[in-house]
Amino acid sequence: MEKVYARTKTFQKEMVSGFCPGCMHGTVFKLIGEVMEELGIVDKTTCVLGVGCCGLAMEYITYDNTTSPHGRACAVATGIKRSTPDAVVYTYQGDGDLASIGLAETMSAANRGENITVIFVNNGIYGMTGGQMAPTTLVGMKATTAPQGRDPKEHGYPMHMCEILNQLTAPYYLERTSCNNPANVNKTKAAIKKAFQNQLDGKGFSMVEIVTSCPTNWGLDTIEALDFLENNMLKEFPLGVVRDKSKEGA
Ligand SMILES: Cc1ncc(C[n+]2csc(CCOP(=O)(O)OP(=O)(O)O)c2C)c(N)n1
Ligand code: SF4
Repeated sequence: MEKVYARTKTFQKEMVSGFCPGCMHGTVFKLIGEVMEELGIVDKTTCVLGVGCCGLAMEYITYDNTTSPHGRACAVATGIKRSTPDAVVYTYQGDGDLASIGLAETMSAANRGENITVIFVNNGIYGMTGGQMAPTTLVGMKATTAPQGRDPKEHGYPMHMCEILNQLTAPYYLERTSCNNPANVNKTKAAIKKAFQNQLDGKGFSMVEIVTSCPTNWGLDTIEALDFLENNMLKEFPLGVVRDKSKEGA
């Protein structure tokens, strides 16, 4: 029988990941691996991991990777890409990493139009450290640091990183996707592929924001977490292309 869902060579053999059931980090790394194999870039890619559950991947992936101080992935990726321009460099960051402690580095790399690919996994909460409020936590959503739910008067509003970066001149490609159903998984893969291809073509900064779930820190089972994602997260973070300069003839 033909095997239609095989492990990519970008994953360690026989290893079971430590991501919780219903977490989409594993799905996203699988898609990145498929894209790398299809583009033939496994041997020249470096992943710059943020700090958080995403960083667990350092145990699982077979290609070059490094971790960066919390939030500094875009700065580290800038250094690697500038010093080894033939390498394909991507960051993999959570919302706490990319949009909170790393906001300045993210904005600055985007503003410089660095020729890197950014994979931003937005699960609306700090996963690894136990569910603190993130910049993307929804209004009313509970977090350990906001036990009554996010209150805009005290905590401000959720931040929309694609739209914020869209205020800058330099970024080449910004798209928001999700992995909540097979059609969106396929769209996420296409967006990731485009973001890598843009780098190979020297186009500059590309970011794919992927809206995902964290059942563990949302306090929901896997099915309830999918419902929450669809009924709440996707209302706050609408999916689609926010900027694609290739459509503008750039
Ligand atoms: C300078 C510094 N501050 C705080 C921490 C603690 N810390 C580790 S992971 C993390 C949050 C990660 O959340 P997120 O980026 O949303 O990723 P997720 O775990 O949800 O994938 C924090 C605050 C740290 N490692 N370094
Ligand atoms: S705590 Fe959340 S983000 Fe971390 S592995 Fe579990 S479900 Fe995924």
